[in-house]
Amino acid sequence: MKLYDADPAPSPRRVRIYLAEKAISVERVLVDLKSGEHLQPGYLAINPRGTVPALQLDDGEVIGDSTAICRFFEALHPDPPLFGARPVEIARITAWTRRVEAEGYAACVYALRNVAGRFADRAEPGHWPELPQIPALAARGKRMWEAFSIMLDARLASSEWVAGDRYSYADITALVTVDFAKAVKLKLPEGVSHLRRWHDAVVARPSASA
Ligand SMILES: N[C@@H](CCC(=O)N[C@@H](CS)C(=O)NCC(=O)O)C(=O)O
Repeated sequence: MKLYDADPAPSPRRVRIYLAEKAISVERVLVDLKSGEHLQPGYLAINPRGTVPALQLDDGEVIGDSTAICRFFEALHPDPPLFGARPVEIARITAWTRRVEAEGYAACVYALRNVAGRFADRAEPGHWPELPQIPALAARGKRMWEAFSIMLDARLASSEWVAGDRYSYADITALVTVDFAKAVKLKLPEGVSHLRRWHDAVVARPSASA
């Protein structure tokens, strides 16, 4: 197996943190996003979506989505469970992961890709015909980010981890999202002390530096 990976992009980092938590090692192939290697024919032949991460299995099949890659490994190595064990845990972790992606991660993507010059006509990640930037979406992304952070802080006021009383894939997703927001200069609102307490705890895990 080969994991097509890139530093310091958030989606590949999500897979690396997951693999570190599970103590799974996979051969890594670095793709240079800065030079646009992911949009060259060589990489598009592997993953036509033109995004990282992508996991190429030994039979050649390619899984081109970070959560799908982690679910693949979870099915192979269920312990420790990061997608939940009991049905209700699985439901909670899925719901929180999807909410963090749709409200927090999407806010960062909108805020970054609709203004930064290097993403002109590439307003979404990956291989698209031509996707113009809409600056109003960047402004909306900023509003979404503030509302999302306040919502997550309220959640973490009553829950140790994002999806309940155990660290899970939802925490991994939220960690890469919060760090992505910082990298694209989206600030945390004043007073989100529960979110900061949680962030200190997830960053202290050795997997955070994977
Ligand atoms: N839903 C996909 C999204 C992958 C994605 O957006 N990857 C970004 C890096 S974080 C990428 O490949 N960007 C390439 C580009 O900027 O065109 C996943 O989770 O794997």
